[in-house]
Amino acid sequence: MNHRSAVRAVLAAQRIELPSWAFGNSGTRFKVFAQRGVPRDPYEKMSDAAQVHRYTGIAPLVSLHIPWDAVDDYAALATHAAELGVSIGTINANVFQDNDYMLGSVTNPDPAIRRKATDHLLECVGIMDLTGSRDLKLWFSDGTNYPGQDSLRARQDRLVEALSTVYARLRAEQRMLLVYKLFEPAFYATDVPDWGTAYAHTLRLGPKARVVIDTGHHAPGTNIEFIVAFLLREEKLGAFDFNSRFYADDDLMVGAADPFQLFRIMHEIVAADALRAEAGINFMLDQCHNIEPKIPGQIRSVMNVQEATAKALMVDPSALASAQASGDVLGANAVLMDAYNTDVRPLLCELREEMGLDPDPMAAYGRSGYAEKVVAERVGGRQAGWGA
Ligand code: PSV
Ligand code: MN
Repeated sequence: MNHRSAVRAVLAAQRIELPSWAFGNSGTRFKVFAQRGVPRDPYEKMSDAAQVHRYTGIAPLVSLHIPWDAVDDYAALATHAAELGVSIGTINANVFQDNDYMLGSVTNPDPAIRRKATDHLLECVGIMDLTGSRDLKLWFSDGTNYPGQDSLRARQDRLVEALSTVYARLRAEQRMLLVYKLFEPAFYATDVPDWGTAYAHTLRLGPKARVVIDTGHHAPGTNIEFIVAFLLREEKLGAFDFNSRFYADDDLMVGAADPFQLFRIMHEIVAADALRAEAGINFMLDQCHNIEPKIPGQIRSVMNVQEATAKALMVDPSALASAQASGDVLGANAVLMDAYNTDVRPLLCELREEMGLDPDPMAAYGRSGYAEKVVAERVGGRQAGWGA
């Protein structure tokens, strides 16, 4: 197998998980813009996500967010997904939108509110039992806005108690993925603000707990690929929430703001041979298409991850290793830049044809008439959104 076909084989096996909420209306605190044809329920979200898989061939999983995607019959939703050629992936808990959580959810000073939040997390594990999902993803908006508002230490005690309760409930094949985020909605101290805090909690919990790297959740200038390399080495990297940003947690299309950063991240993944399913890294998107059409936005995002991965697979590992070993600074950097500057689009077109797909997913989706069909069909009802 020559290098090109070996690269195509790796890319054909790539799997990217889509966020159901990317297909609903989204926005900022200033405005959530409504778009025509937006899904009105999780079934229609599944149908839209299946379009992304249909044209890219590598996005067969859809994350659910509870209660945004709450349904009476999760088995029926899973059957609907299967009929569309996709399946339900990660279950996201939501303890950031209830009025009771103003001063925190699992870290709230009030034990009754902590209990309520923990019960929701346990309910989400119950949903995983029904959907067959492996991963529970936990992001806590918990934090404070003013110094002295609450005890930073006591809030960690409360967090540990809740996480341990949920961890104990997990089945052997289930995992807990902990998201960290520097700030927002808390503007003084966030209870899980950075990778170190998340890493320490997952170490304390055990092997079924791993860290999620959301590429929009760091201070400007953070070297995210260092965090990737470190957590991979510790076998504590569980997933990515891919998106991109120019300023804060902008949730823009992955690779749109900084394609070189995405390449550097995928280089660490490839160098650690962590694209394999056995490595247990869940490559998810966590984005909001506030002004652009949502299905094409997801197709473009999947293609951006695919392109960054293909470029990372272009790195010549032996040339890199020998340049690094000999202290050839510019030589080593050149090996990486040559790969990054490689136009991988022709190879990806070949790959799609090999997979029986149109070489141009965006154009193929555009020609399908699906966008016009859902605009015509989805009249009335309440469009899905964040419900914030
Ligand atoms: C918070 O910014 C976050 O990244 C969490 O993962 C939420 O689940 C998601 O965004 C909601 O869009
Ligand atoms: Mn985020």
